[in-house]
Order: sequence, then C-alpha cells, then structure tokens
Amino acid sequence: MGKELEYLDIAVKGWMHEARAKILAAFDEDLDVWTKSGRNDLVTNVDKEVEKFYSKNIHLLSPEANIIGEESFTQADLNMDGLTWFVDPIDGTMNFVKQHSHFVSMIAVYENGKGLRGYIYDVIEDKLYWGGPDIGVFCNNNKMRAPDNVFLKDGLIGIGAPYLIHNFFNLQAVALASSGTRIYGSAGIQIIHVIEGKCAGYVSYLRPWDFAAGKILAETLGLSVKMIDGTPLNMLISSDVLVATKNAQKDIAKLIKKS
Ligand code: 2AM
Ligand code: CA
Repeated sequence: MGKELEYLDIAVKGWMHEARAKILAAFDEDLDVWTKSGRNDLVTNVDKEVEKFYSKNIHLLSPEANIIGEESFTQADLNMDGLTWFVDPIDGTMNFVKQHSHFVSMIAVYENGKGLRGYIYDVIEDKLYWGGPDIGVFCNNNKMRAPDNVFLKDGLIGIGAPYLIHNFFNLQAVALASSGTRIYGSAGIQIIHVIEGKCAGYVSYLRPWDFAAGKILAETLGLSVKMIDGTPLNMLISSDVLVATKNAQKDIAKLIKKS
C-alpha cells in the first residue's frame, strides 16, 4: 500500500494545484451563484466545475471508487465499503463569493472506514495540508509537529456562528471559558487552525465532506475528533463535531449541555 499511497499523493496534489488555477482564474469572470438549503448556503459554477474535475480524475485513477461529493452525491453513494472519496470542491463558499479568501478545497480517502489520506488546500495562501496515519501530516513539504495539548482556558476556540448566537449546547459558556472565540466561516480553515495549534478547538454542525479530511489530519496529530457529546463520529451523517486538543475536549465536555 505504501507505494500506492505515494502515487495517490502525487496524483491528488496535481489535481488540487490544477483546481487552484481554475479557482483563481474564476475571480476574473462573473460567478454564477445559487442558493441551496437557504440564503446562507451557496453554490457557484466554480464549486460544480471543480467537483466534476476531481470526480473525472478520481474515476480515471480508480474506476470502482465511491465518491461522496458535496455537489453531486446520491443516497446510493453513502457507504464506506472499499475505497470512499469525500470531495468538497470549495469549503467556505460564502467567503469565496464575498471575500475571495478564507476558503479551502478538500479531498479525503477512506478504505473500509479507515482514514488513509486527507488533503486540505488553502487556495489563497497556497498551503496544502495533507497526510495520513502512516506518514504524518505535512504543510506543503514541511512535516508538522503535533500541537501542544492546551487546556481550553489557554487556547482560542472556533465556533460555528449559529451555535454561538443561539447558545446551542451551552457553547457561550465554552467561549467564555476559553482565551477567545474565532469564527471564519470555513470548516477547513478552522480545522487548519487547530492542527497548527493556533486554536485549541473548533465546534460546528458539519457535513461528512466538511470534516472527512480534517478528521484524518487532526487524529494523526493526536487531536480528538468526536461528536460534541464525546461519542464517535459516523462518517456518513451530518453531526455536531468537535475537533480539539485532548485537554480542551475534556474541559468542553464538562461545560456542554444538551440542546
Ligand atoms: P460549504 O461552504 O462547503 O458549504 C460555514 O459556517 C461552514 O459551514 C462552511 O464550512 C460551510 O461549508 C459549512 N456549511 C454551509 N452550510 C451548511 C449546512 N447547511 N450544514 C452544515 N454545514 C454547512
Ligand atoms: Ca462546499
């Protein structure tokens, strides 16, 4: 499997660099923007084109692969047998549209439920975070070290905006117990902050493609990735996800209440 994964890394990084060029070129054109579940949930022609580009390449590499892509999955794709690819062409589409920054492109590969590879590409910063349990985690070509196991009081906490505004799970108390709260509007960007040790944790309601890559990278670096109530994540359903240092996870568990 070692050599195969090496080949996979080269292939996926190549696609993601090509996707970056497509995404940056789109800033010179008018974007087509549609709403999905509500006025805050957007999709653009670029999300659709990049997902198609990834899917085409995944199928060329691995015709039998199962792809769970944000913009094109069907119920039949929702299983973890054999190789499963999670694809989020643009995570933080609102930021992509409004700010032209603070968004990522994400791919994850699982085999029979076990995470093999996660790739999170900060397109504007040109930083690709990638890796898996057998090789560790890299930012471009630099191996990352595990972040310090900080307590909640000593770290910043990322919280999805609706959770904080409506105090779901008593998260306002969690915010107050931390060093401060950060909200960036992209799960990928916020998970990068946790794996880099810039934040002690991140909690939000996430869909499988929002957390699939981050889960592999964060767990490889010794972080906790669970439901907010401490139970294991189901990779196929949307969940209240907490990515955090082990100490911050314990601190948060003491403060949260059922919503
Ligand atoms: P997206 O841009 O890929 O849709 C914004 O707070 C974060 O939540 C982004 O990572 C965004 O991903 C994600 N998001 C947007 N709409 C969502 C929804 N209905 N459920 C869960 N996550 C959502
Ligand atoms: Ca998306």
